[in-house]
Amino acid sequence: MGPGMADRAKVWRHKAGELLLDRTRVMGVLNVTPDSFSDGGRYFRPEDAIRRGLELAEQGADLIDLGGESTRPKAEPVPAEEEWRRVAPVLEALARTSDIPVSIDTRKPEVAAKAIEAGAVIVNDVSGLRDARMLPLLVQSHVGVVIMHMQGEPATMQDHPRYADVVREVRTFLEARAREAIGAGMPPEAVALDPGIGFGKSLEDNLDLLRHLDFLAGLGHAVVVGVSRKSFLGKLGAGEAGERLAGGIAAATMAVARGAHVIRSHDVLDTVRAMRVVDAILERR
Ligand code: HH2
Repeated sequence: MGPGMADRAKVWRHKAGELLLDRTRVMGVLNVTPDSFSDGGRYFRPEDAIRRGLELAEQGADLIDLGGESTRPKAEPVPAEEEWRRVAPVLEALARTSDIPVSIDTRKPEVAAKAIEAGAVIVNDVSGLRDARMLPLLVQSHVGVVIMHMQGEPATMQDHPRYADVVREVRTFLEARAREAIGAGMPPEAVALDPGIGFGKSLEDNLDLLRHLDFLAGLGHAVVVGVSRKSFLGKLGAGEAGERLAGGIAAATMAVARGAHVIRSHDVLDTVRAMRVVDAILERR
């Protein structure tokens, strides 16, 4: 099934407004963690993270994805109190000094609730709403959501990822979760879906998902894709984590050509520049 352009999501609604999807939007990554795979420790001090957040906004990010727990393969879980302690000062400062929408990258309803109170307008849940307390919170607080697909848990997800048909399984999972969210009272335009590149997936699984992303875009929700600096790029010969800009932009370009609306990236300036060109070719200026 291809996404008729009529099915393409046109907006992504969040707590404070909406992002128009008339052109590709860039979600800038801000990890306040000691152990993230590509930038762990770089923005662990609140003042460094705040400065980085403002820099991402200046570089043209449409939103900032703030996270206090690494979900890279083999990462150890972080207790909710610690996760909140990491992100709180950064979120409060960004909310005070900038209008940029902030999504909170968390699997924990406790962290999400505090973050929403402090100004986050979207919850990015890499576990795809696994905790049953997450959905009621999202409904009550009128935020947007990213529902991401992950097979297993970060600690072990890359040990033996296994699918009969990865594209179908990811789509079926996300479609069911989106339906559940809408059934619980979320507006359909507030729901974005993400195939979870690298989250319990082999190299071939990642390539299949990117190749067939139109399967997801055809569901009519905003589609978010994160490829930046990920290890599958390295496996294809795109270099070490700090050297994967070209590979990441190539993958993002293909994702957008196949229907992605939002690209999650660490390299905002270059991604924004690249997406301007992609959008022009796709007549989305
Ligand atoms: N990827 C990462 C984290 N969160 N969220 C969404 N929606 N989609 C993604 O692809 C995604 C995500 C992993 O990247 P990063 O934040 O740099 O690493 P870490 O989890 O080690 O902090």
